[in-house]
Amino acid sequence: MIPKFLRALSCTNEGAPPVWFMRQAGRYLPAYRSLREKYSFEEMAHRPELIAEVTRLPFQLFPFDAAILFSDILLILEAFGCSVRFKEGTGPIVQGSMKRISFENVAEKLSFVAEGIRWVKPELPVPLLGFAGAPFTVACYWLEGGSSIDFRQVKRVIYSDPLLLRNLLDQLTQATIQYLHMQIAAGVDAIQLFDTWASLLPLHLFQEFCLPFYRRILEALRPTRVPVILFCRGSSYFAPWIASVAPQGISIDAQGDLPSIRSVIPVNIALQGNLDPDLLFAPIPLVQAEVRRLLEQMSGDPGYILNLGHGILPLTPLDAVQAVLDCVWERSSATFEGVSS
Ligand code: 1CP
Repeated sequence: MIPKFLRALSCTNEGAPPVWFMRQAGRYLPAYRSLREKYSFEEMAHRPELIAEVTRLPFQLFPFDAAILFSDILLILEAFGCSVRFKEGTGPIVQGSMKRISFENVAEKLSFVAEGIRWVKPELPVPLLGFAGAPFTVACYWLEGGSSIDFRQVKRVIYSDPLLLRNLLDQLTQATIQYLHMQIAAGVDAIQLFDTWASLLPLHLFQEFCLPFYRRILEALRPTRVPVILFCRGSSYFAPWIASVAPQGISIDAQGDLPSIRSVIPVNIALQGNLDPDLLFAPIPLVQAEVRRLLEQMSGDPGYILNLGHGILPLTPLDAVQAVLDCVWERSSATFEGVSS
C-alpha cells in the first residue's frame, strides 16, 4: 500500500489528508534540546547516527505521515570550500571566498548526509523527505555571510552585479542537483526545496533568479520519479508561476487562502500548508477551530497535505501539535464511518 503522504503527492489520496510539519525534527522538541546540551549543532549534523536519531525524534511523540531528514540547507556550502558555523543566538555564519565560485565532488564532501539517510531509512514508519535550499536562498546566506535583517548585500548584488549572482546561482544549481541525486540514491522518498528568501523579490526578479533554477533542478530529477515539493515564502502569491515549472507539490505560506489558490493550480499538483505557525500558541479550542476550518475547506482534495505555512517555532507547545493531529484523526475516523455506513 502506498503511504498516504505519497498518495497525496500524486493527488490520489482519499479521506483525511496526511500531515507533517516543516522543521519538525528540531528545536521545539525537549529531547532535541537535551541532545544539544551534549553536542554542537555542527557535530549533530555531521554524525550519521545523530542525524538518524534526531530525524526519528518527533515520532516518539507524534504520528506524522512523513519524516524530514535532520540536516541544514547551508551544509552544501562545505562543497564550495566554505566554513559554516551555527552560533547560538546569532544564527549561521558562512565564510568563504567569492573570487572563484566552484565546488568539488558533492557526494564525497557531503557523504555523511547520505550515510545518515541510509542509517535512518529502515527504521522509519513513514516516507522520508530529503531536502535542499533553493539556490537563491543559499546564495543569500553566502552573500550576507549569514543571517540578515535587511539583506542589503543581496539587494546590492541583484541590481549592480546580476552577472555575479547568476554565476553563483548556476554553480549552486549544479551542486544542488548532485546533492539531491545523492540523497535519492541513499533512499529518500521525496524532496522539498526551501526558498525562504524568495519573498525578497518582486515578481520579475523571482522569474529571473528563482524560477529558471527550480526548472533545472526539477528537470534533472524527473527521471528518478521522486516527487519534489517547492516551498518559498511568498508562495501564496507566486503559486501560479511555480506551477508553470511543474513540481509535484507546492507548499503554501500562511498568508494565502488555500481554496482560492487551489482554484488556479492544476489538479495534478499537490498543495501543502498553510496553518500559521503562530496559531499553535493560541488556546487549544482556537487551534482546533482553525484546523477544522482548513480541513473542511480542503476536504475531498486528493492532493492536499496539511502542514504549517513555515517552520514550527522553537517554543511551540507540544499539546498544540497534538491538537492538530487529533483534528485530522477525528476527520479520518468520520470519513471511515462515512464509507462503512
Ligand atoms: O528542524 C528540522 O526539522 C531539521 C531540519 C532542518 C531544516 C529543514 C534544519 C535544522 N534546518 C532546515 C532548513 C533551513 N535552515 C532553512 C529553510 C527553512 C526555513 O525557512 O525555516 C533555513 C532558512 C535555514 C537556515 C538556518 N539554519 C537558520 C535560520 C537563520 C535565519 O536566517 O533566520 C538557523 C537558525 C539554522 C540552524 C538550524 N538548522 C536546523 C536546526 C535545528 C537549527 C538550529 C540549530 C540549533 O540547534 O541551535
